[in-house]
Amino acid sequence: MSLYRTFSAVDAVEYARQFGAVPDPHTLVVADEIGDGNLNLVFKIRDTQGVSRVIVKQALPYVRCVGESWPLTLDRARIEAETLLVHAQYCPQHTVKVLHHDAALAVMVQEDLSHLHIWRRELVDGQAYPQAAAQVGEYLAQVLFHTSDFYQHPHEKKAAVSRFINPELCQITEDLFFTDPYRDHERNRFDTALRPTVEALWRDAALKRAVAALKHRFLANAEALLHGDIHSGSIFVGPTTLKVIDAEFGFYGPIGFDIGTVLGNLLLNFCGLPGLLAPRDAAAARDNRLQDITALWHAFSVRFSALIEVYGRDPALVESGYAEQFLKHVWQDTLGYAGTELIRRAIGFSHVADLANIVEPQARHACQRHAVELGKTLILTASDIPDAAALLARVRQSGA
Ligand code: SR1
Ligand code: MG
Repeated sequence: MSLYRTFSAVDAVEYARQFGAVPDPHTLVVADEIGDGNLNLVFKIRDTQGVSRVIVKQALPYVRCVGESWPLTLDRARIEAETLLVHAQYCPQHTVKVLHHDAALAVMVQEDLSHLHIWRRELVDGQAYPQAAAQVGEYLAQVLFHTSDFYQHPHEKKAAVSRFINPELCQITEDLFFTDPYRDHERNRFDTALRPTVEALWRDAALKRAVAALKHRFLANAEALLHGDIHSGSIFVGPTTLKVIDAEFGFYGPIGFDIGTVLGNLLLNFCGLPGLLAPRDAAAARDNRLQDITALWHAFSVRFSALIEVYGRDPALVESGYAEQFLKHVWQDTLGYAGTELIRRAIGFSHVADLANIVEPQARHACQRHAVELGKTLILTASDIPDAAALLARVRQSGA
């Protein structure tokens, strides 16, 4: 018999008292359900002083934003906690701390991050966090290197691949990133004004072949334990601190998917800024986004290469020149996956505030079209974009 039951606020407080690792558990008294994501319940647990102390997160047996008509495995809670624990082993400074988890209840207690801000909200408001992009690059280099074949023993790696098999969550990505946006699917969501742009996607055979290749690599290339959904809403930032949360899409996949997802979200913000802010503020924020993109790739690639040089264990993979060759392949994937993130967030099932919050419809449509066109460019011309400088040139040329 299953032990699972959906938590009430009272259950969440009781659970936090037992498993929250707080020094004075009897002072925990109130839970506010604050989940605004697509999938889960999230309770913020406060003490008698009203101070937020710990987070209790529980998976529901269905997709929260749709309801019971879209059932979804509870095993995602185990995968999330275990992915975060592995990532914390290699990059504790940028991974949210898991204090306790229980697979049967699909519940996890994690550190409270109320002193930080969700990066997406800050980006939408035009707030700059100059260290954030390099910190994400550091996180990705550490967790992806240490779970890859460059570092893991082949037996350990194969066991880990099997432990992180995540078919239902991967299917969401397979459908929402690579399939639905490129055909007339009921899950797509776009205003009528976007229809000509969207129908052009559906007719674009070269684009669909390039997306097929990206999907194929997502399905087949078990390169490292990915976060799997690392968009700017899964990242908390402060002036000097950054923490990644929400790893329920974790699985062994292509390294460029994680980097491309973050990069795609920076570009979504770039596309949305003219609709979100006054012209001068938007221009300044756009410059910051371009700097973020350079900083992200620089931090990732420099650290990943250094880790291979110093800690690489596979005698064949550490061959001189191979790290450079591998990073070229990761860069190409990064561009392609960033392109798919741009397109699916503009016209697919799951939209982002960077575009959706633009109130004036014409401005919103212009920014959404920009995201789609830029996404197409990245997917179709990745091989002509050898480095971050070339990418910035392409992005500057693209335009609303
Ligand atoms: C049905 S879930 C839709 C999206 O929300 C998650 O955060 C992932 O990005 C997923 O694609
Ligand atoms: Mg998420």
